Amino acid sequence: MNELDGVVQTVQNTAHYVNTHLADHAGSGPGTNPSGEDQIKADIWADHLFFDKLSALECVGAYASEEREDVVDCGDGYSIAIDPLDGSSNLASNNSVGTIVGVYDAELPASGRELVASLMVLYGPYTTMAVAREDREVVQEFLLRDGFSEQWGTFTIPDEPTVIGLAGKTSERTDTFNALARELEHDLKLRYGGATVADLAQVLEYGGLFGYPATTSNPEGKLRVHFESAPLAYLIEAGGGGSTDGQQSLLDVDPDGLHARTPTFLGNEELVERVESALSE
Ligand code: AFP
Repeated sequence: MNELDGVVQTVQNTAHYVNTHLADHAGSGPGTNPSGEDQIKADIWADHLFFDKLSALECVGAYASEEREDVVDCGDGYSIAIDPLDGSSNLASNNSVGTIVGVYDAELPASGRELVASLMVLYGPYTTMAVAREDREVVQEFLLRDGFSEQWGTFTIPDEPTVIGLAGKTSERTDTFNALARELEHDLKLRYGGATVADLAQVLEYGGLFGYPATTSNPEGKLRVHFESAPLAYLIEAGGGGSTDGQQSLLDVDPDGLHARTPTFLGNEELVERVESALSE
């Protein structure tokens, strides 16, 4: 077992535990996270679970979470950047949530080019985990069940895109972006649920585009580079898709702080290129 196997195994075991106990922690919590968003109890609970397990690994040198202001130093080794419960506001309506883990071989802040692995757990009707890593040629998908994981298959984004999920109110997006959204939504089926992991899972399954653009309330976009955008870009690019902030791959975004945000688009290459060409006009 190599070091990345240890990280994958730990995320898998912790995610299985999170999934089986999530309902006990779904109530609202004490405050806001470092990005100023409401935290619910489950955000903090999941963060502590992942911290305890991941920081104990020999190969982990730093732990950074969407739920913590600063990086926690744990020794020498990889930097973990985690969104312990992505889309946690979906819990109130019993909709899907996820966990995103980026494994960086660098101190944070760092660009996505320093990623060596990315993991995306989806707590849906059943729990799955997609894994992209530098020492594997394919994006693996696992089914997590009863403390075991079965490798289910591999992900390659389908050639023919069919779904689209674009965030933000039209009243808060630019006219240019709204024009592009209208064009794309003419041909693609709308699938937006409010948890990036769940929305991206649809894109990986059916082909298409997920996007959270800059809006008047989130001028830099809402998603965070280290915890969401770069790890998911690593995953989708490994699966044959593309990513952009509107100009460049999300892996090339240079975050100016731990909680930096970026407009985020992930999906089939051709759709990512259409976003880039529309936003550059
Ligand atoms: P967190 O629950 O981890 O803060 O993430 C939620 C999220 O950043 C992302 O997963 C969703 O795509 C997005 O917010 C949903 O935002 P809207 O409620 O504005 O659609």
